Amino acid sequence: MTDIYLGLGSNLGDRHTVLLSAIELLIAQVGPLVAASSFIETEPWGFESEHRFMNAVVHMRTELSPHELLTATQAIERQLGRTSKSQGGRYADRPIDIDILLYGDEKIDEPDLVVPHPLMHERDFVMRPLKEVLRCKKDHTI
Ligand code: PH2
Ligand code: MG
Ligand code: MG
Repeated sequence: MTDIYLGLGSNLGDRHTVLLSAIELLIAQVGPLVAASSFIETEPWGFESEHRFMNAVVHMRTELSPHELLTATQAIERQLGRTSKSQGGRYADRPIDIDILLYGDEKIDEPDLVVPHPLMHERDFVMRPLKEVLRCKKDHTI
């Protein structure tokens, strides 16, 4: 089992319910949940939108390989109504986005998958909830 950290974001629809549904589907299709952060409301970062985000980070364990995990997260995005990734290379509103932040301590640099997520340190909406679940991990392992 590998420890993984996933970033979840939603800025369309019933964002809270979509995040909860994403976590349920992740548990069913990826592996057990170790910890989930609070859900935080954030301003759109890197693009203009009138729709604010709900963001969270989950710590899970999985037997899936990094690419199997990517396929699973993309399938869950589609199950929750995501149709297009971006419009003309720009960020777009979406019911759900699931990003692989960390996969164990692996470094992956492939055209379709870069881990650790290259922009995570610049994004408060990732780092705040990530620090919350990392703190949970420390408490549990001590
Ligand atoms: N995701 C993006 C771009 N901008 N802004 C916020 N607040 N939350 C996100 O999840 C987010 C974003 C690209 O995936
Ligand atoms: Mg993203
Ligand atoms: Mg994404």
